[in-house]
Amino acid sequence: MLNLVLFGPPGAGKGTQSQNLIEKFGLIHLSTGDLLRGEIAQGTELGLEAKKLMDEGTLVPDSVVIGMISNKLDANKDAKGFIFDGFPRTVAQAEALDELLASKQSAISGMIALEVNDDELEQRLLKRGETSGRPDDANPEVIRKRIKEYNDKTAPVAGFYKNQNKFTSINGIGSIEQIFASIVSVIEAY
Ligand code: B4P
Repeated sequence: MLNLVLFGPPGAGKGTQSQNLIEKFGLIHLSTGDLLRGEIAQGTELGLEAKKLMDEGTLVPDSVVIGMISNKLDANKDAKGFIFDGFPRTVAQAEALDELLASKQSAISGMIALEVNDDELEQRLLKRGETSGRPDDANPEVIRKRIKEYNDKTAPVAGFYKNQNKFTSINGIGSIEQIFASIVSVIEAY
């Protein structure tokens, strides 16, 4: 089973690269950002709670996202593998993911981190904000808050996978095709 964590700051290209990877490797795409936006679109209680936090650039509580991922793993028992996009975003989420996979006799194959500097991230997200309708992309202050949340709470997750010898970092600046080729060569070496 191939279980990949695609990692990086907001706007690094995790969602963009996931779309290409699911086609090539036949994996199930689990994006906690997309799952949360789905809850918001359906107007669920969980969605209402998440919307306030997401609109201000703050992470949603661990228990909420861990519960969503657990449900999706249960619903896809026959999957060839998963791409985790935007999850885990805290060390507590990474620990919970290891436990969930172990209970299914599985494990993370590796984490691939996309390295992109803050100026480029801000430009990409503001550009997407012109058309995406995402409130968290439209405002430079919220974008900076998301990058700060990443540095404070999410960056330490890299250390969690480094300790397991499962961490690879690649340059996330360049054409989408070039970056995709770099990711594929890492996966093929697993
Ligand atoms: P996410 O939806 O995960 O969003 P993201 O970090 O903005 O996305 P990504 O890195 O996937 O960027 P993309 O490819 O789209 O999270 C949103 C919010 O949800 C969080 O702030 C948080 O509140 C909440 N949340 C989600 N998961 C959570 C969790 N596990 N725990 C707690 N809270 C959670 O790329 C961005 C833009 O760049 C696109 O417009 C794209 O076209 C462009 N781009 C991509 N690659 C490029 C390239 N090579 N060159 C130029 N542009 C490029």
